[in-house]
Formats: sequence, C-alpha cells, structure tokens
Amino acid sequence: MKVVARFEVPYYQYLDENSQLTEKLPTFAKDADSLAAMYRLMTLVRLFDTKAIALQRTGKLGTYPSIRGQEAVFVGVGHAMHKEDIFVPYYRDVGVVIQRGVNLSDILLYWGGDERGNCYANNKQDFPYSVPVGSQPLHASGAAVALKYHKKKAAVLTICGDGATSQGDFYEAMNVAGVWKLPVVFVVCNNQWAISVSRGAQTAAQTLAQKAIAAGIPGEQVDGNDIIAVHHRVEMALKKAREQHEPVLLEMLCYRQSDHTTADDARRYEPPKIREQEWKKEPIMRLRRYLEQIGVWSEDQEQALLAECEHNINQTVEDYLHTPPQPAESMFDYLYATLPKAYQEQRELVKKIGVVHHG
Ligand SMILES: Cc1ncc(C[n+]2csc(CCOP(=O)(O)OP(=O)(O)O)c2C)c(N)n1
Ligand SMILES: [Mg+2]
Repeated sequence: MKVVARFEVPYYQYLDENSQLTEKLPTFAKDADSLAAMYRLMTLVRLFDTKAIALQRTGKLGTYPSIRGQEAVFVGVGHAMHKEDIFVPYYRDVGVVIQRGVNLSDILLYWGGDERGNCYANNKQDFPYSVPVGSQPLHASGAAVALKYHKKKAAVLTICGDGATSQGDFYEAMNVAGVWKLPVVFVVCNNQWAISVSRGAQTAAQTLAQKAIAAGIPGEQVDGNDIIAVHHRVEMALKKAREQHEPVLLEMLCYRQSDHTTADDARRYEPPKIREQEWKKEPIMRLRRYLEQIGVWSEDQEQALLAECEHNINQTVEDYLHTPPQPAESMFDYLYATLPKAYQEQRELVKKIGVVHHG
C-alpha cells in the first residue's frame, strides 16, 4: 500500500470567544472604523430580526427565518464583497443584502408574502432570495460561467446551509466550478441544524469543508462567530476567484440561536442547555468587547447606536405596513415569464372574484 494523496482542512480564527486575539490580525482588521462599521451592522441586523419575529407573532408578517447568532457570517460576507460581484442568496441573508442596496422594508415586504420585496429597486445584478434548499450553488456556478465568458473581473458568492450540503446539487455545483475553473465562492452557514436534523445526523463527514476536496477545490473551516475571520477568508477567496478563477468552499461554524423559522418550535428537538453554552461564543458581544479593549467603543456610542437602529427599524416597519397591497391575482405574476394558458384562466377567475391580498 502507498498513500496516493493527502488532504488538509485548515481552520481560521482571529478573535476567540473571550475576545482575545489568537493570531496576528489581517490587514483590513487594523482599521478600527471598518470593524466598528461591521459591529453597527450586526447590531442593526439583530434588532431587525427581533422586530420581524414580533411582527410575525402579531399577525403582521408571514413565516420568517431568524438569523439570531449567525450575524457575523452574513454581515462579514456582505462587507467583504465588491459592488461588481454577484450575490446568490438563500433565505437568511439580510446581513448581506442590506449592504448591497436592498431596503429593510423590501425584506419585510417579501416575508409578508409580497414578491415586489424580492425585486430589488437598487440592485439588479444579484439574485433574489431563493428558498429551495440547495438550488443556490448551481445558480452561482451558472452565473460564474457567464462572468468568465464575458471576461469580467468579478466573482460570484453564494451562501447555503449545512443541510443543503447533503443535496446532490451542492456537489454538482462545486464539481463544475472545479473542472471549469469558475470564479465562484461557496459559503456554508453551518448553524448546526437543518430544521430538526442535527449536523451529526446530517452527514458522517468530519467537516463540511472537506466536501470540496472531491471537487478538486480547497475547503476551509472558519469560526463563523468571529467576524474578523469571516471577513478575511471571504476577502481572500473572492480575490482568488476574481483574479485566478479559483473556486473555494468556506464552512462557517456558528449556532442557530432561534427556531428554524417562526413556524418551528425547536424545544421539541433541541437538547436543553446547548443554546446557552453556544451563546458564550456569539459574535456581537465578542466584537464589542474587543472594540472596547482597543478604545474605539463606549457605552455612550452603544446607546446612540441602539437609538439610531430603533429609529430606522420603526421607520422601516411604517413603510412596510403602509405599502398598498397588490391585487390577489398578482400571485400568478412572478413565476413565469409567460403565464401558461391554464394559469391565465385561473388568474382571470381570481381577478373576477376580486380577493384582496393583505401581505
Ligand atoms: C428542496 C427543498 N427541500 C426541502 C425544503 C424545506 N426546508 C426548508 S429549510 C430546510 C432546512 C435547511 O437547512 P440548512 O440547509 O441547514 O439551512 P438553515 O435553514 O439551517 O440555514 C428544509 C428542509 C426546501 N425549502 N427545499
Ligand atoms: Mg442549518
């Protein structure tokens, strides 16, 4: 017997759960303003998330998937992307899309059941939210083919969950990215759950990052609660994708500090105490303590930020609640470029009955 190949999966962390540096900081993180900007965004996302759940609980929003505890993954990714890159989201990506010109009120509109919220006014190049699990990596590889064909100096980035990595689509997307050398970055938000299916029940693979190896591309694990690590690895990955057409898979380790969506009740399957233990690693307090240590954040700034976020979110909710609803037949208008005949008849029928759709 001889060994024909060996593979390694690196793990990246800069700021540990006690807000101590574990490595020399990457260049971007020496800019305290940049870190403070990400801190502000994570805080906004968390408060928005809390408000969205309250809206759903009071009957003013449809089913909503929380990003509580996973803010660093999404805000870090969004902050590292360039404007000309293309983003292919799944459904937890508020922290990215708000950095790509999407209004918070559009996000509420979408989760209120109004597809106009998914037709971003200020961003025509990114893909809309997509709920089918595992569809996003394939779309991303497809978009990357287009970028390469047009010789654009840009990359595609997509995010999916840990559960999605069990789908054949996920492997197919990475395989084609590897063999055709596509400018694409695959990010997995490993929040340890696919609804009620735990990470351990999902796959026997030791890491999700190693799934890249079969496709001939590198895979890395990243502390997804450390926004410095998230930002840095995404920044490096995008640079390689843009300049050398080298795809990569980044597995972001974090924890879902919520039910799967507002339609779920995790008490039925989540072992007790895990959430509390994982909370010690959560990303926002971790960065805040670090910013305080280096003297760029204070209690006064914190209070001012909370007031500013509250004001913005209240305004957003007002905008959302005062958006005139679409007529009921609009439900037929967003799936097909040309509506098949059978649906045309149904559309006319709904129009005649005149039901009004209330978000
Ligand atoms: C193709 C498909 N199958 C099933 C579902 C139902 N579903 C919605 S989310 C989800 C779990 C996804 O888990 P994961 O990929 O880990 O992402 P997370 O929601 O945890 O971020 C499932 C099974 C779906 N949306 N699409
Ligand atoms: Mg998951």
